[in-house]
Amino acid sequence: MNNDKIQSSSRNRDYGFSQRAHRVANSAPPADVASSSLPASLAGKLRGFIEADARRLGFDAIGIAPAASEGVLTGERLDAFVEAGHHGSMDWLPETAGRRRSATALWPQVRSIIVLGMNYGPDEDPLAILSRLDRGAISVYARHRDYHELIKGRLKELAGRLLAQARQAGAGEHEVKVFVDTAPVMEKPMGEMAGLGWQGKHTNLVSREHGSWLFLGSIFTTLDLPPDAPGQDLCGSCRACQDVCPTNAFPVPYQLDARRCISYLTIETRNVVPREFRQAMGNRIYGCDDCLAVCPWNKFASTAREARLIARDDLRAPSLEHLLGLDDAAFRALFSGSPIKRIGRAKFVSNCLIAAGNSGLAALLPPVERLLGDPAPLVRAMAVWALGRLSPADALRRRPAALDREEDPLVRSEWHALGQKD
Ligand code: B12
Ligand code: SF4
Ligand code: SF4
Repeated sequence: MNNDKIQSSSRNRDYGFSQRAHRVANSAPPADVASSSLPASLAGKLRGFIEADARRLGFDAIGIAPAASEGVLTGERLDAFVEAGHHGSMDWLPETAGRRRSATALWPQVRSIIVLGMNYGPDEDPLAILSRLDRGAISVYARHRDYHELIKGRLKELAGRLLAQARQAGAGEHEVKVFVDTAPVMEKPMGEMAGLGWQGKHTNLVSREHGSWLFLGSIFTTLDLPPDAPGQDLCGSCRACQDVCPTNAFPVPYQLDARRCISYLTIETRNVVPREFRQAMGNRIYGCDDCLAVCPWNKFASTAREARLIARDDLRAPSLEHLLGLDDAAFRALFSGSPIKRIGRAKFVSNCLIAAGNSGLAALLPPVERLLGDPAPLVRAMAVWALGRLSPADALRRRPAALDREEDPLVRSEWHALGQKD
């Protein structure tokens, strides 16, 4: 395998597009890369190889789209999403929109896109936790190890073996690039074009075979491979996902306003969660699965076959009391290898404080009171909100003394807002 020809990019937590991938997007085609169409028999053989090897590597859904297949409509819809401000504080979306809008804008030499899906179906009802108010609900995708590294490793392996097969079969020298989640690639429309399923009204890709629970990744290649037929929209008149959404994040089907989505509010934005969404969050402390879980197409879904995508027992229903007591070192130890580590202790504990405020449980008052003196303003601010919900009279009694001491404007505004209707 020639590792120099296998590249990937990653979105750091500031979501900048990596320099390496940027150079790729603007690079001239290497002189030794074959560009003509492959003979049908050879292309078919390579396709069979991809199919078999991908399954061996643990992928559950495999499809191929011609690189030129998506573009205008997807690009226009991305523009509309950004123009409406639906990306909120995810500035990396507009910043990379030029490359993100189509595969060929990212890499002009690409001929085919191989889209792979890995099933992460849960082994229990993911919504059952929502009624256990002393517990925090972590979305299914984050109850195990970070899927990015797992999938990226498998994609690289598949891509390397594909290049070797192509060379051996006489297709000449080709190139590949692998992407999962973090690159400026529109994975859902690509998955639809490659026949893996369709973008449902909640905007995620739904599969007839796997329902909502597919992680997506892709291999871009200069190989001209036989494509699959695009997926067809099978939502029909169903609106289960729209009706269940606690924050009405997509009042118009197929168009999500990320600023209203609990996944964005608990993971992507480092800012304080606006008051209007706090009660609706319930005990969701990291991500949200409601719109995925109610989809009727899940009736064909099965549990993840990849052992590393099975939930950690301690993350299925963690106690809020325990999570509220995490200091920085304990937070990092608990979430080592987990995507949750990336949001940092202050944001995570502030999410847990909102859940505590929504619990109605007096037993959570002692940890909430302790966090009123936390060094992180975001934590202090949500401790004030939680106290105001669990013990309003006590909160009002403490307010004058607290305002005498408190200098941070965010925390002060929470003290001032006590007693206001959310
Ligand atoms: C940004 C992002 C988010 C943001 C914004 C989500 C969004 N819908 O845009 C937030 C933080 C909210 C988020 C949340 C989640 N995410 Co996310 N996210 C992404 C990311 C990085 C980019 C998505 C993107 O390009 N958004 C921009 C908008 C414009 O794109 P779009 O949704 O495809 O928009 C289309 C529709 O709006 C449609 N459209 C617009 N108007 C119209 C009109 C009509 C008539 C029609 C038919 C269509 C249509 O066309 C647009 C273009 O195709 C992708 C990874 C990637 N690189 O693709 C993961 C990704 C989409 N996320 C994923 C997951 C798992 C989640 C969560 C389930 C996590 C969780 N449990 O909390 C939630 C689901 C929330 C939801 N309902 O979408 C998976 C989805 C897998 C799948 N099967 O689809 C992805 C693909 C990551 C991965 N590699 O697996 N995510
Ligand atoms: S993830 Fe939750 S908040 Fe976001 S759109 Fe789906 S149901 Fe609504
Ligand atoms: S819940 Fe219904 S409307 Fe939503 S994605 Fe599934 S089939 Fe489509």
